[in-house]
Amino acid sequence: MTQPTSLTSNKTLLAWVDEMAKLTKPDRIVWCDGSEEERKRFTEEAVGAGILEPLNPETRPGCYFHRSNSNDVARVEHLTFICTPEKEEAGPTNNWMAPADAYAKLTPLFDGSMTGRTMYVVPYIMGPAGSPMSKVGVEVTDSVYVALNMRIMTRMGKIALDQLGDSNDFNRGLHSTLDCNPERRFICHFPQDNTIWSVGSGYGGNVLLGKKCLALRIGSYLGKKEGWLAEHMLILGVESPEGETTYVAAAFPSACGKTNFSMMIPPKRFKGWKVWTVGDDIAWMRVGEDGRLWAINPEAGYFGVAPGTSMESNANAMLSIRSNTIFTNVALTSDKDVWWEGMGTPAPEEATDWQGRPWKKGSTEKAAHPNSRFTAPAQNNPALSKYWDDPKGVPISAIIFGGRRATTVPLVMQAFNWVNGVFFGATMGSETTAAATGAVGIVRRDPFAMLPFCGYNMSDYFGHWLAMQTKLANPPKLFMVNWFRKGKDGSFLWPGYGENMRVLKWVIDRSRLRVGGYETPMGWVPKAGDLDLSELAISSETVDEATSVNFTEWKQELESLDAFFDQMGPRMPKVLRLQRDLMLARIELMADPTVT
Ligand code: OXD
Ligand code: MN
Repeated sequence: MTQPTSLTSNKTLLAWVDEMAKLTKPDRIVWCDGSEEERKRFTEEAVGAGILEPLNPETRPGCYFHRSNSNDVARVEHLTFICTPEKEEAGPTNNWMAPADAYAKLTPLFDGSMTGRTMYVVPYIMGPAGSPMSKVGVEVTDSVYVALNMRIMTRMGKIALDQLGDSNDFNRGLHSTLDCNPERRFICHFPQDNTIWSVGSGYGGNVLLGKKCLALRIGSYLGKKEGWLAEHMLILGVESPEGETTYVAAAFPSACGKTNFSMMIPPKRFKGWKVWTVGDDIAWMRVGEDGRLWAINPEAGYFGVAPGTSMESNANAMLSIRSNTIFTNVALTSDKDVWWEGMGTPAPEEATDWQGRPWKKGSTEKAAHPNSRFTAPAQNNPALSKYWDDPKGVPISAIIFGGRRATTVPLVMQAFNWVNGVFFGATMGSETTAAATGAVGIVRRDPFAMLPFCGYNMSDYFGHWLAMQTKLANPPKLFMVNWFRKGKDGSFLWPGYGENMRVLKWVIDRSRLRVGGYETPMGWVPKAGDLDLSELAISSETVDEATSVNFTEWKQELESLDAFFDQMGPRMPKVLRLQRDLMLARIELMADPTVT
């Protein structure tokens, strides 16, 4: 089959697309140029096929609604594989298949999978055009929904082919939706081949291959090989009234409020302060010539969770989704607007739920799927940093690791040093509330919020983080936060959202060596008066509880890490175990200073 395109003469790319077309046998091939004319054409095609539904042009100009197959609404970790020659390379936390086995298993699924359909060739850049930190990918897909979403989430089209030129250095992504049968659904990553094969799903996290698959799983592998970091982190800049801006990256597990934090509006008390969003989900970070860590956001849009997003929780996200946004699996109102639980507006009397069924206010069923999403262009964000597209990136002064812990972990703590900070990242986690079995408070570790996204052996990933220290003449300061600690009555101790600015201010001042702290065996915490609490509507006792370090709880926490470290296998860096032992010994020393 010939490749009818004037967009590229890259022989490797043309040959690869040809090979994919021979396998999938589409009726036609469309090379995406990323133009406005193309967006209109694809949109009309998708509307005609019932894949997209236009929303009210008065209230949601340029916005569309998509309903996915109801069995295909989230990432599928049990069907996601890292396909390396050796099982040990994928490590203890990933599903593994040998590359030859994975290709052999998926080839028959792709064979003829695009017959009667169009193959869209989607060239894209992860990262700003022209940045030495960016990477080019090409995704061939039979989904116009994917092509339209990739257009929002990445720099897509001719711009990517121009950046690629004649190089063979591009990620090869193959996606086919098939019939969305979970029995025939696989998301396979081949790090050594810089290749991703995704089949049987239409859900964003499984099929927008630039995002989790390239920017995190393959990206983390490339980062280890090439000496940089691909992280599940937001990036924000905090500007003071005097005009000083400090950049911070932060890792939180999925659905722990990264998008909200990255778009935060400081409370009234912080008049004149501004938070600028660089990215809300992924950070690629390299050592600059100045020995600092510089970060880019590889994405160009937000694929955010809709439920819970309101003017109160995230006004900038609500403003970002007013136009040119694709909504997936939310509820539809009769005037062709969208609605979801926690939107902050009264529930409509009647709506169509995410499965297309009539829904009535007061129904016990959710109108929107809990993982319903918006795909919105970054340029829509009123708080978008002016450096979000800067090929150099932004210099990172602090990195925050955040879990979701009801107990033990204080509101904020600063690591004494790099190893201490890597320990924070490696051991972060969330507590489950498995009320049915009574197993409340089981901690599920999610190292660096990368458990589902690290494309190689997690112990080697810890080692890579540790080794980065030697390259950083001016390393960022490392912190741990916990917005989710609960009091004895089970209610949250800290109000969160915009009030997190108070914690962010301490983080920034610590990074710039200009505020106090108190030394605990695990790290520095703010001492009384260090956190700005003026005009905060909670008592100082509650704040004390949120920031406290309880040695009994910490002893238990540290002892429980043995099992986790054992799970990480023989390549687990010794220094992290020693870090744990040191913390335990320090706790004993504090309890009984005669212990030495
Ligand atoms: C996401 C996730 O969609 O982390 O960002 O699952
Ligand atoms: Mn994420």
